[in-house]
Amino acid sequence: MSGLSMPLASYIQDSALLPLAEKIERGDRLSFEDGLLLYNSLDLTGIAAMAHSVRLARHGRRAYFVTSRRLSYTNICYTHCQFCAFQAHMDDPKGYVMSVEDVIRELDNPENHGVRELHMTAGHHPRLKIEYFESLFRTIKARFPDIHLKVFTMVEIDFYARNSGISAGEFLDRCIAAGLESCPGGGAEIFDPEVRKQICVGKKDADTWLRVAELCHTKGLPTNCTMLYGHIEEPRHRVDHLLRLRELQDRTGGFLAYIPLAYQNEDNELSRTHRILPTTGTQDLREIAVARLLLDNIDHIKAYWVMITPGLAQIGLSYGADDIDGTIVCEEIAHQAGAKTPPGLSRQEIIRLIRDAGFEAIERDNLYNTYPAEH
Ligand code: V47
Repeated sequence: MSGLSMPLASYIQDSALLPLAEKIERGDRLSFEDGLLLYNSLDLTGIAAMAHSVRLARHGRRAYFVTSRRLSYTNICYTHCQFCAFQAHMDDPKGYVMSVEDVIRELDNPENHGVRELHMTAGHHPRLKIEYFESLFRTIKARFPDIHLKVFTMVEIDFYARNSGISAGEFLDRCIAAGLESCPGGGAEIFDPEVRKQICVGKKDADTWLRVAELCHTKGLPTNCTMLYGHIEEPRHRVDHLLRLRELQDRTGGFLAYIPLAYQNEDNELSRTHRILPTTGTQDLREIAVARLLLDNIDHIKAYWVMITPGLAQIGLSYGADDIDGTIVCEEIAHQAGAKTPPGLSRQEIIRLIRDAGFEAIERDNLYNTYPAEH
């Protein structure tokens, strides 16, 4: 099962990790305590060997990417998350809402040629209701039938359903009928209520996020999942978060991919009120490896180059990740919070990153249908 040439134990220096290596070789599930060990051990290369062996067994040397476009239809948000630098209030001069025509005009731009995935998340705007989304999705699908619509965090679904005076179930049914095909994984942050109270007071709780994700899955709508790390949370909160995702996945199988999100610490209230240093390279790599080992039922783990840099995302492919997300074109949420990475990468740049890291670049759509990537 390991895919490495020697038994896993021979890559491990911290003897406390040996029982975990045995479990992994037997295909047994890791526990909460195992998760804590993975966060506390100094033997990062041993942890990487375990994560890479699981990655090789599942995906070989394949590394996925998507030609994608990121778009936020509004930045106006009535929920106030302390970590967010993107949000604007109704009367804020930087606030905007895109009309359906604005979105179409943007997608018509030649830089979006060949986009397979349109990933849209945004603020919680009090004036937007179901009719706006139905019209938006129908118009996009009529004009660009090949673009996959990946829209809404679980908290946006909850908010816009209530804002429209309908149930989340009806909201989803109507959006799916209009063209919604999957959902991104954002908005999960950290499930622990004590941490959540400090980083996103007023945001819907973990149960709401998980209940809406389950509802999506029961309707056949696949979603991704995330965790925001590197702020005030502790290892026990991260393990708890990951195991809650694993538990839901056991029941629904609806998560396509997990993405660890490294906290970007500029221009947001959380960084103004707490002294939080940027995440380090080893912290980012450990997050990928721990996810690969604990989330044994989620196929794809992303190394999200926007938040950890393209160079580290390359290395992440040997720490358990099998996907480096996509071309994106114009990322805003992380960049407004200080990300120093480019706003987007070309298809050729992504392919080069993957090949230079020693992996086979596989272009995919959001459902992991694959396409040859010749150049
Ligand atoms: O929902 C907000 C988080 C998310 C900050 O599903 C922040 O394929 C770090 O969800 N520092 C948006 N994170 C990004 C996201 C995502 C990214 C890549 C792939 C996928 C996918 C989803 O970013 C937000 C929030 O959870 N966020 N502010 C910040 N300062």
